Amino acid sequence: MSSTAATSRASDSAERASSGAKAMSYKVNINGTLFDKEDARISVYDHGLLYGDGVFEGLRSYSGRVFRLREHLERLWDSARAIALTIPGTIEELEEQVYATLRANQLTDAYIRLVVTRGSGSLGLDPNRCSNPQVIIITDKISLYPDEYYQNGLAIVTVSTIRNHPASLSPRIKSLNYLNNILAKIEGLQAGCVEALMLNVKGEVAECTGDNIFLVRDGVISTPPLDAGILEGVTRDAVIELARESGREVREVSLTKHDVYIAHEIFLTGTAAEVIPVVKVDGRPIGTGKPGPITLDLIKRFHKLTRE
Ligand code: PXG
Repeated sequence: MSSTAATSRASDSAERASSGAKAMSYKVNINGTLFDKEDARISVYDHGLLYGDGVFEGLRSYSGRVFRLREHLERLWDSARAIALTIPGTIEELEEQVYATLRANQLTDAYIRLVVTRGSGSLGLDPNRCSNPQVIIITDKISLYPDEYYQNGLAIVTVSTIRNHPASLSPRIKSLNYLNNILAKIEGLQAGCVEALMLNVKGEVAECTGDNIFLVRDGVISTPPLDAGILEGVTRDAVIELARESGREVREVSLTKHDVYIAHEIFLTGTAAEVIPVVKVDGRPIGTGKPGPITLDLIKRFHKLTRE
């Protein structure tokens, strides 16, 4: 067993031990059937495992309501269509299954992972030899970033791993092939940072490994456009709406590292992080070196949107 597996087993059993009589082994939904976590299995011949051939979504629920479920499901369906994968059933059915899984696990504030694999087939790339896509719904406790990140802001670095060229593997597809982001994450972690900034092949700012990026200068908010080669984040869309509703100008424009270094404020958006300030990039303080007022205002507005 690898040390990571050992650590995760140890923490699993610690979790069970600490939760006493009600051992929290959440049920996992596979193709509409609920399995105990330990018994939730798919084939080693599944092309999701063999080739990363599949798509996924990461969602969150707040007080029992899944945030922008429709938007996430539409993106899942778009990702699937982009790789010529037909998801069995309808968006409405999957919507119902997500809620059924949350209810079965008595979870209200949860992290939800949807995975659709190509299904098991023969060894060899041909997706036509796979017949049974697996639709998996994992719901679990959400592990939040430490409060300290929101109070003091993050330090991030620009990494040398270039975001996938859109003509090669479009970053708009949330595919099971996340090695591009993982390589960038490894570089970031080696530099002591939990998030890392990726540029596109043109040297423009793209996004972070699991978050979109926004810059603020002279009160105007800017974020890279979709054609910079980024995921159209659900949180990104929500924050653009919130900022515009509050009367702020939001521009989707191509940005460079120069724009990053001279920004007055920077923040990231993502399902897990929500809205999180960045105060240092590549060792350089951004603005005052503290979370800025527009970032703090958007954190408050996003909090209100998700919790009220
Ligand atoms: N860019 C990339 C590359 C992402 O993977 C985002 C931006 C933000 O998108 P949303 O829709 O979440 O605002 C993502 C999202 C995980 C995890 O478990 C990753 C994401 C979302 C949720 C969970 O690592 N990435």
